[in-house]
Amino acid sequence: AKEQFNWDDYLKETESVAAPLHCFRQSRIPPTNDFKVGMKLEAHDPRNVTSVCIATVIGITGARLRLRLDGSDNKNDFWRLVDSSDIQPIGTCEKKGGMLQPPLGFQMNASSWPMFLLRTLNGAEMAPAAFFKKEPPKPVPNCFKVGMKLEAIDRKNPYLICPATIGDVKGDEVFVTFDGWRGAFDYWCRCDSRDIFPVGWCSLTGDALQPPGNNVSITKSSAKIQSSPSKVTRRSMQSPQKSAPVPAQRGRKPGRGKPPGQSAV
Ligand code: MLY
Repeated sequence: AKEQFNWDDYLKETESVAAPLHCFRQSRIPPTNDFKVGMKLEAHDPRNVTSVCIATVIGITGARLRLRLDGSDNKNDFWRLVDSSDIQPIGTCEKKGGMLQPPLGFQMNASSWPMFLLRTLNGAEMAPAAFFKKEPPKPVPNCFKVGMKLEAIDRKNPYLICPATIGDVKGDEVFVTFDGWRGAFDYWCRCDSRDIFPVGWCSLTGDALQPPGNNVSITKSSAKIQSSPSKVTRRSMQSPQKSAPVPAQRGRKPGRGKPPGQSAV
């Protein structure tokens, strides 16, 4: 059987530390997810954030919902935390004097939108207001440090949450690097992004945490880490050569090969 990824072992192997909880815009105790597949709610259209649309819960994963905008295709699903400010109960938009909009890429003629909306909401199972949790406050200031470990959404595959390392810090932003993926999925985000989580998040929420990739990181950020004299940053090395041996079960071949379709940065 394949050995499961374990943060305690991994932090030891990589001689690194987890980013403290208070660095994140996430609740200390993850919110409970009471939603059920098929329930409808209002969501900001990720491709057109000023418009509020009707969405259906297509799946449940940990504290997140897989959502699809009604009238849209099945190629643009997106994931939101149950305490995201991007989602709200049906009726919220109208209460605020707004109008529900067709999603970008509405599959029917625009003129059929009012009737479509009526039919969509008629008899719909609406997610109760109590299921929507309050978004946690923004952490200030940015307290992430280079080398700290975290769990982060792979923005190219947003259903995946993966082990990651802070590769750089600049003002309110952090550079999220994915362990073992040679930089191909790395991104900058604000320190209060809802896409980054403390170590242990997935095990608390029941979301699936991906194992690290098989490639040694040779990103610019890790080069920067290597040249840094401070202890904290030396402890953050991702390279298996420089840290404790990695269990053979995970099949790591340092410095060798890359998965198909990966363009290393
Ligand atoms: N099949 C995809 C998945 C890559 C996922 C990378 N994440 C986990 C950082 C690929 O190999 O491109």
